[in-house]
Amino acid sequence: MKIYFKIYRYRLPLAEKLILKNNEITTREGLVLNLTDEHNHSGWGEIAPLPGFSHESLDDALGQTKNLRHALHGTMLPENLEELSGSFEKWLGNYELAPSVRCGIETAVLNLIADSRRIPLCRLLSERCQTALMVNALLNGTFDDVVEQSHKVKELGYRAAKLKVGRHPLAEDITLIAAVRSILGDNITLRLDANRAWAFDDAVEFGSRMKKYPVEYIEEPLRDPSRLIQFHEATGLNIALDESLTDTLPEKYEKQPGVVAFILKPSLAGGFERTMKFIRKAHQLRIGSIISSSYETSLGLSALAHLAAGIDYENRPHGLNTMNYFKDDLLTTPLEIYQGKIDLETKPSQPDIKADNLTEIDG
Ligand code: OSB
Ligand code: MG
Repeated sequence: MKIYFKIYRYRLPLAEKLILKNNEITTREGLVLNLTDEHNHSGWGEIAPLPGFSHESLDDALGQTKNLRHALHGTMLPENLEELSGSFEKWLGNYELAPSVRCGIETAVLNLIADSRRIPLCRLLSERCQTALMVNALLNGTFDDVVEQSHKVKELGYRAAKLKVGRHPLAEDITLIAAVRSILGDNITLRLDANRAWAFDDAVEFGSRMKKYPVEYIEEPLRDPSRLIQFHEATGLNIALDESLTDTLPEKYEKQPGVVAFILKPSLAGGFERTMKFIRKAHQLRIGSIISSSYETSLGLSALAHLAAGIDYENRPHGLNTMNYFKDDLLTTPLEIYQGKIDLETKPSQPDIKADNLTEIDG
């Protein structure tokens, strides 16, 4: 099949401001790539570098995407890309694409192949295809906000909630965890994410003060991640790797005691194929794989949900509950969560894109 490129740009208002490391954003900007073939099959992908997390800017991403269009418009798509076992690397490796760009083109290509076969994306990627995908709730904001959200999380039927820690003094974090834990009850697991906020000693003190409040894991407790094993040994807390995976090669990763989950963000990790390497490695080592968003619109999130629905060996909630940050979206019907789950569109169909929110970039 031959492929033809169209590139668009979007800029969407957020419903609330998003704090990303040292950046605060109130609008989300990105690119959308639409690939078609000579039979008018179509596949969409989103390219949205995340301020504070991605190293590439939106302009870098745009430049690379235009170069790709120039190099590949009208050329043949290689075979077997959907196996995610090295064909994308062989095809695109030489372009040295930024992670968000690599992710967006892989997404568009996979959606295009799925469309040409009249199957949903998750079926292209896997024999297995869950129709209802569990996700974790997000707890954010002031003490009172988080308490209120925790009650909602319980009412709405979530199985897991994720709370940011390390942004306030230790004692406040502990009080908050105690409150949240008691509201959630025994059937909802609590995940924590410190985004590397703490020095080792503070992290250990935190760990020892919250022993009586069970958590599933804590993401990235340490400013210095080389001491993660020591942290686990000192506190008994289970660990999830997120930021650490950015500079880790999946083939080189060696099991660390206490690491129970990989938090996988395909837009930051560099696409579906690279994410799949981590998923396979995690599976070998009995580590869980959590697919997590980089605040994509519902367009990008849908593809991530399909990836998650295909690979989920053990059915843990994923980190895809971020659509509510958007006031407007790229899909007429944004992804929805019902009883803590995303209902996946498993009929082969094209996304209902809100064309008004896209500006085409000609070339
Ligand atoms: O800190 O895990 C993070 C999104 C973008 C960048 C960093 C993070 C996140 C999320 C996504 O938290 C939501 C989730 O994982 O549940
Ligand atoms: Mg994280």
